[in-house]
Amino acid sequence: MIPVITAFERSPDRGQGLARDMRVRWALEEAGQPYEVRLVSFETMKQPAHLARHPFGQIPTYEEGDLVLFESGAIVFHIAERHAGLLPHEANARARAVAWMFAALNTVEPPILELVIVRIIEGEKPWAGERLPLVKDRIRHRLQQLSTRLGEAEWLDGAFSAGDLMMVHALLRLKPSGMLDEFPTLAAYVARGEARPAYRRAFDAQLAVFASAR
Ligand code: GTB
Repeated sequence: MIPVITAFERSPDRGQGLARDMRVRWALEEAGQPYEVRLVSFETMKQPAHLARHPFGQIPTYEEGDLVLFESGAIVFHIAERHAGLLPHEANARARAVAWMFAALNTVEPPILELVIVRIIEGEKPWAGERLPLVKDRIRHRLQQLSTRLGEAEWLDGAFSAGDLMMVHALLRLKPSGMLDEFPTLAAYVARGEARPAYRRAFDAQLAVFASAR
């Protein structure tokens, strides 16, 4: 059964792969699984049909027969559990890879999202200028810790896993800010992720959506 995912009909990032359908596309490409994409507008996402799939009216969603999933982390975990290539077989290594998925979503991504909020949503507030350096310092703290742990390793824990996939994608959101370049170890780690053939296929597929909508 070919799963169907949802993605932005017109991505605000102009197809730069920052929206979270990219994680799902990338995981499916790593697993060598075909998939179909239902493109949705912001209006469609708030309609009952989409809200039945996603209670918060967002993308991505994932449909596979009777199964309907939302949350990029849950979707990538589901794909990784069912197909080879994204989680190690050995139980402890598998648990550690899952821990890295949670670390990407719960520990590294939140301060990065705060940067987006302070810049885009709160940018005009009188206190935004004072808040920005605080947010940036919290990001730097996490990046320093992550960089120290990664050290000279290629991936976070042995072979590339769904933990790396989620971490690389969370870090990619920082690229426009230039902050990633302050941590060459992490910049190189992200570049390794972006160089993977599966990443390239996923990126090209979502960019093609934006290009054809112009
Ligand atoms: N926790 C959920 C998950 O991981 O799946 C979060 C899903 C989410 O934030 N979805 C966003 C969405 O549907 C798209 S990815 N937003 C529409 C809405 O809430 O109405 C977030 C995103 C959006 C845009 C960019 N960009 O342009 O750079 C990057 C990321």
